[in-house]
Amino acid sequence: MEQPRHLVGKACAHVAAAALALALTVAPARATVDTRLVAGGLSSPVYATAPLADGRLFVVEKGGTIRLVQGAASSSFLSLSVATSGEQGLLGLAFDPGYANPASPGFRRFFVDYIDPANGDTVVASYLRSAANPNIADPASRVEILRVDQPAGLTNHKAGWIGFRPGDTSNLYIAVGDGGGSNDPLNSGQTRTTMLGKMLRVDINNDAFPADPNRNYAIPSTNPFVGAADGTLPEIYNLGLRNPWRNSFDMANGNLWIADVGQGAREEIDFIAAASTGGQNFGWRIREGDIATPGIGDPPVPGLTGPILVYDHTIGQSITGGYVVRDPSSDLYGRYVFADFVTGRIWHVAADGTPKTMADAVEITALLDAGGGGVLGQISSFGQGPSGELYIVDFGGGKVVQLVPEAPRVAMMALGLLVMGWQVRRRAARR
Ligand SMILES: [Ca+2]
Ligand SMILES: [Ca+2]
Repeated sequence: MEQPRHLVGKACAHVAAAALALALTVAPARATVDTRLVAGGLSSPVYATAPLADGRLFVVEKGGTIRLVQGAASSSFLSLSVATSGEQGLLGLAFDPGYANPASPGFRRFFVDYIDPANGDTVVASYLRSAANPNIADPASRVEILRVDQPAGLTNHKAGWIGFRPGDTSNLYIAVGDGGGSNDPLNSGQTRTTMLGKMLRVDINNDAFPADPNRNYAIPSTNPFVGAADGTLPEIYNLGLRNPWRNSFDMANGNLWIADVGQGAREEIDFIAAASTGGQNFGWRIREGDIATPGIGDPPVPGLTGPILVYDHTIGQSITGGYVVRDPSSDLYGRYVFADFVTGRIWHVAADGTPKTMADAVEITALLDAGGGGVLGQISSFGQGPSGELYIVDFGGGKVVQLVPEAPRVAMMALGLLVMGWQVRRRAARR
């Protein structure tokens, strides 16, 4: 029987609209994601990044090595002597935005954050990769940027994340923990004359301390506390942080996501929109997440900025901040992915920066077990590649996996298209 073509077209349009509506409804709640093993056999990895679109992944090992992974090959890019007890170690890595640009002052330059084995200080230093060999760093190129005195005998809460906001080639953000111990014994988070318990921001292309060979940065004139009458250090961008271990900028818009590890009750995510001028006080130790810190009793302080998401310790005990996924091939595009180090659970939530609850978060822990990455254990960090691809770092498992679409997805899509085609024909036949 001959079918009027316009009816077939109309049926097609209906089915297409229904399919689109279905896709919008199920994504990302039924996102088809899994993992692909990128690197294994690593020693206590705490960070990974792929600065260039050249297939090279740089993995930070807590013991002091930056490992370069290319396919099945792995080699040492740089090895440093660092303190390693407790939460100390080589903790952070950031490639200069001008790393691949010969005209940039940051050409071949990268930055590390580690704990000095001689005295327990936090050190941020820069190195250059070898001019002759892009696969090794030049240890002799070391320049110390900044040093933060750490309290003696405390080996936790050293934060360690460092990073650049997309589009800003000169200001390095440095996450510093409260220095360790229970209840922030030095009240570092709220003390404006210490760099402990803060997010710092310094200009790494200028030196405002020419007489000091170990202090090589300038204060950005737009930092929120420049010239503050109360003596707040001008390096400070945010205060009131406990251990902002892993943070990220949204590569699409420059929003800053801070995941501050809690003490005994709450884990939290803090959000700073790209348009903000900084200066937020995120409340520690007065506040732990969304509650007054149990056992502290500090008086309330006005003007604190609360987290945009918290979870309590029945859900997890140590948050690992992630990234807003910007991999166009991922069902999680535009979602902020984060995890809990202790429970191994992993979630994503809309990245619009408005307050959320865990009821808004979608857990994907069980999905990430079948695609070659293996079951993830202790998620110590995430990482991001130049095309927005998301890496997940497994500390205990010694591996890095990439978030990828689930393998059967293509087959499921093909089946869906077959069913749609059959429905179109059936509807058309009825007319
Ligand atoms: Ca200097
Ligand atoms: Ca807080």
